[in-house]
Amino acid sequence: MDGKFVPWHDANVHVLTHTLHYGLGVFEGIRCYQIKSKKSAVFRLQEHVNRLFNSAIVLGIEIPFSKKEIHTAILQVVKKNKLAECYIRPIVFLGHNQMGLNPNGVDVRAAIAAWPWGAYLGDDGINNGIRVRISSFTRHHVNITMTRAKACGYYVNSILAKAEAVRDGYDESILLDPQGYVSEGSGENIFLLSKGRLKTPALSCSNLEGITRDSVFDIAKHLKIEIDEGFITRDELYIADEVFLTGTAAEITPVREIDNRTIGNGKRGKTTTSIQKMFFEIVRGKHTKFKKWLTEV
Ligand code: PPE
Repeated sequence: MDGKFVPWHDANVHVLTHTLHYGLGVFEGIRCYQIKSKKSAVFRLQEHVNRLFNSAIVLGIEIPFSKKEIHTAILQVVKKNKLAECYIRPIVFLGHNQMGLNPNGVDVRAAIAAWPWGAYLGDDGINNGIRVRISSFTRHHVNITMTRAKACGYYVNSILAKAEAVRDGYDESILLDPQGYVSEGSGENIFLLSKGRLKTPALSCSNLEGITRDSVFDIAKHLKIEIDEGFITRDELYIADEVFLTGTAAEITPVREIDNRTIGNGKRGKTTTSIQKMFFEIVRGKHTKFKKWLTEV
């Protein structure tokens, strides 16, 4: 925290922490996997660090550490906590030395936490698929909050969508963009398979530029599956052969039902299975071709 190791119970902030009140802060979600006995590796660490810094540029926050310092600190946090597999949460936030909306002069602070976190949407979800609904909430507009950053405040929108879905008995929600096209899940990007081709919303559909999304592009290329980026309508999802969600936390999670319509055969699809299988092999170091994505702790 702010450049020092702090015990878990002492990693606290003041109630007047600026980000707590106004939401201006940026964060990352990163996973570390065990690659062989006693060895662990962080998945696509440099890409996550780069996105953290880009998020800060979007919001006009100056991170008081270099990329190299954050990169090294992330590895040290994992190592010091002796975690074989974990989720890592770097956050850059504004401190409590000044209230009011003007962010100039407010201290910029940084923390990195790590803890074990299993399947985000459940083990059953990973294996058999989840049930989702189209949210009644719309995803952010590109010129209201912007969408390229992974910003703390953006997640009020995600939480509203997630809470509504869970309250109504679904596992997750899919948000449409302000034009009505499919954007993404509350914390995941989305893909569909139709006529043997994958399709995912273009980055102009108010979605986050997911690092798992990007990984799926390379995996699909390796498996010789074509991918299109573009506009997707909700009914296009309803009649897709397969649908899956991607994210650091969610990894590759199949979707078996949307708005009470069964997707494909209602199980994890064949293409989803092969992409998911390869993803889990890559993160655990079983593909030399993709070793470049792993940073050993
Ligand atoms: N869209 C959103 C809105 C999002 O939050 C995430 C990650 C993604 C897409 C996928 O991005 P990537 O992880 O780079 O593939 N969501 C993070 C936070 C989840 C949470 O509950 O906290 C994550 O997966 O770590």
